[in-house]
Amino acid sequence: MSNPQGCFITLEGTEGVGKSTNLAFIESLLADAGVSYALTREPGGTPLAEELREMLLAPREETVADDAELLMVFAARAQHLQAVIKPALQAGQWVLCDRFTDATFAYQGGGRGLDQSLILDLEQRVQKGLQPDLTLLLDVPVEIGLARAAKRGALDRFEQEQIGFFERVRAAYLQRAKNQPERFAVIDASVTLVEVQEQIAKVMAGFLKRHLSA
Ligand code: Z5A
Repeated sequence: MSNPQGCFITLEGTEGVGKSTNLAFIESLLADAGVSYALTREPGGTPLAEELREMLLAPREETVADDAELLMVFAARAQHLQAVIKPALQAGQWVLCDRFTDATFAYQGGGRGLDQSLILDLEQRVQKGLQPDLTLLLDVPVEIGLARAAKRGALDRFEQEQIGFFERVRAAYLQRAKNQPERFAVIDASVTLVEVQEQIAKVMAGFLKRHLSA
């Protein structure tokens, strides 16, 4: 299903790739182009979904079952889609979202090793065909990303994982990008911020040209 009016843009990547830093840059590009947009994130984006986010990220002694983690991610997503993403797109607003379902395929599928078909079933149930129009995948080798992320202080439950987990997450992201080149733009985020933003600006210029003149 194509999105009815507004465009849906997502930003993805493993730890320390610079999502937060570059979201602000993408916002400035949208604002310069005169695009009305909603900025949001996953897990989160509504009061209920933000509560689920806190529960998902909090380090805890109890081992979280992989299925429980997956279902919480999709519970948050269902609420977010109904309350924020779909109404915005239907009203003609663009939506810029920090992570979406590609993160589930990468973290719960690649990282945790959950069956892809289970994730596909939940995706179909919750999204009913809705997909991002553009996904910017910021990619850095895992060691570089973890070194950058380590400067931020206390680690959440995902950040406490071992390097092998993040290698699997990165591989799953890159595989998805390879399988869906029409939607993904892979950005080499291992270079300087200026160089990263040059790549993002180029992708966004092409996307804006296609969608604003359509
Ligand atoms: N999760 C999941 O498991 N399943 C799902 O379906 C979804 C999510 C949706 C929260 O995500 C967690 O939820 C996430 C997966 C899971 N795992 N974790 N953790 P999050 O997006 O909120 O968390 P995050 O990955 O920590 O994102 P972040 O806060 O946007 O961090 P970041 O990408 O690392 O960005 P940053 O803070 O902008 O950059 C990190 C540092 O690097 C910072 O000091 C920058 O100044 C620096 N930086 C940035 N770019 C550069 C360059 N180019 N050179 C040098 N230094 C740089």
